[in-house]
Amino acid sequence: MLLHDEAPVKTGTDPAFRADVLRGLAARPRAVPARWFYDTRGSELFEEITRLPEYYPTRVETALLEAHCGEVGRIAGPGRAVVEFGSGSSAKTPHLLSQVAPSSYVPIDISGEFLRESAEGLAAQFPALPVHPVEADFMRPIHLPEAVADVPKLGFFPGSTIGNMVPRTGADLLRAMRQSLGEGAMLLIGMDRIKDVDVLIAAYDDAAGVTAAFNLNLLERINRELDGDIPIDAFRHRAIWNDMESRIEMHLEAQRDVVFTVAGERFAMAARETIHTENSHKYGPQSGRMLLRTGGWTPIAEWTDGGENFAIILAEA
Ligand code: AVJ
Repeated sequence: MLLHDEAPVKTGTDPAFRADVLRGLAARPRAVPARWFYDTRGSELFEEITRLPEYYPTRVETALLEAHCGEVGRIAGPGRAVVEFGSGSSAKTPHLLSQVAPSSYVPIDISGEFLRESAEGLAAQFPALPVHPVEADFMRPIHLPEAVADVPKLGFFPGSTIGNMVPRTGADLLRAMRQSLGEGAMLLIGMDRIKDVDVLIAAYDDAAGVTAAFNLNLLERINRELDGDIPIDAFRHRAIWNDMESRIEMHLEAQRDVVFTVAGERFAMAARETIHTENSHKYGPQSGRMLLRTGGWTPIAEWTDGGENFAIILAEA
């Protein structure tokens, strides 16, 4: 029951969203960057995805962190500042913080709301731990707070978020992280593994249709924030394995010829044409370590589950 009117508010349109969507819809193949999935609804749907029976990455990675962060702490040593890239709700962070004896925690996220939430949650659980949130896009070079300038860092990049980037961009990001984390830094990163295609497809095309709703929500966001009239029922969620690129791709496929307008610009799509909305690259043991080396890091330890579904890798600068 609503206590006051909650008329749908037209949120201030991010000029970068507008530019990416207009450019992406006009491009061939059509593609919109995956980062635009995460409006409020998209973030909720993603949380729901992490609880799906088919979506193993979150469960497997969490179990790996629970089981092996003690060893990470022994290798890295106490007193490091833990710097998390794209901290989101910081759901996995306690498993690391409770086992590595950190001197402080630096969550980096583009959403100030997420940062406040996670800082509050962690303050309750780790009352003595200094938290220095940084509201920033981690894809750009980061200036860490002065308070951690002279402390060795332990970067934390879980969730296989690196997989959303093509390897070139991933390597560039790893290099930038090494630069921001500085001398003597270490990095703990999660990577999803190459595996049975049916298992991969099911993880990105679940029976309950949550991933489909997550993908289609991008069109709702475009309609709402960019004054669009895309007929959402004309599109279908598709998840495919691109073996040549070693990645799951998500697309929105037009089911019939459609014509629509976004931000005053007109677009026409033929039946079966798609908008490419996400890449999720998967790595084998060799290619994962090679990516780290290309990005300037030396892998020193790696843990995986019995089924080799997911890996966490510790690397040093
Ligand atoms: C956790 C952001 C990397 O690629 O698995 C989940 C996002 N997309 N289902 C992933 C996602 C569709 C996810 N990341």
